[in-house]
Amino acid sequence: MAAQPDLPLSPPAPGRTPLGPGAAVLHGYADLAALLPEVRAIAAAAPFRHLVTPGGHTMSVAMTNCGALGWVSDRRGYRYERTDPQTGRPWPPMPAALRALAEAAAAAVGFPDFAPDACLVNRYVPGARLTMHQDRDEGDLGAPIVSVSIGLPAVFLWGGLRRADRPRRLRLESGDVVVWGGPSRLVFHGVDPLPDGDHPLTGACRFNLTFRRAA
Ligand code: MD6
Ligand code: FE
Repeated sequence: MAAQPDLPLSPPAPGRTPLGPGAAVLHGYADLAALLPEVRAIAAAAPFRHLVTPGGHTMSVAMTNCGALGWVSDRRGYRYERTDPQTGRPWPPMPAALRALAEAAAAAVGFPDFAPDACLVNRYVPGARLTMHQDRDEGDLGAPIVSVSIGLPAVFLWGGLRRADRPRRLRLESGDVVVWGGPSRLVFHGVDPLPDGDHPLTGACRFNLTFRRAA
């Protein structure tokens, strides 16, 4: 199939792994020294918690949010909320430096208009995993998602548009940023159980920030 000029194809470039149309890993893109204190401040205002899925399973990944909207799950379903159900307060604001990082990464992969209003913050300890899923609770599926990895490396599973598609396995290191949107926006993906380890910045832990346009 010939490339269409209006399709956000991400060209091969140094430090980049193309995943498909509109999707790529930008290796070592994020400045971590600046990010980690922001994550700690978010967690101080809106503590990490293990959400329950609609099916009644407690997730092994602990989550919190910053930005106008936060992703939550409980027995009633998955959705975005303006307030943290645990504290009753709005989610902490999205720090300008985080937002700027997400916007620059999106632009580098062909999405210059990305304006995130939600940032889900995931915390993995060894053994924590994310089973294959699509991110489809956002109101604007035309906007990409930008995902930043911090701390221990993880194996990211990059599947296809059908749940049964066999996933590629990609190692995500601290500082890697994954962008996906356009024709790849609804690709199934997941994270293998986090291997044990000790990272100089985070200890036995991996954080992942995913920026979305939820409204
Ligand atoms: C993670 N990320 O990397 C989990 N979803 O820890 C996701 O589930 C994800 O990285 C949508 C877009 C990017 C992601
Ligand atoms: Fe996801």
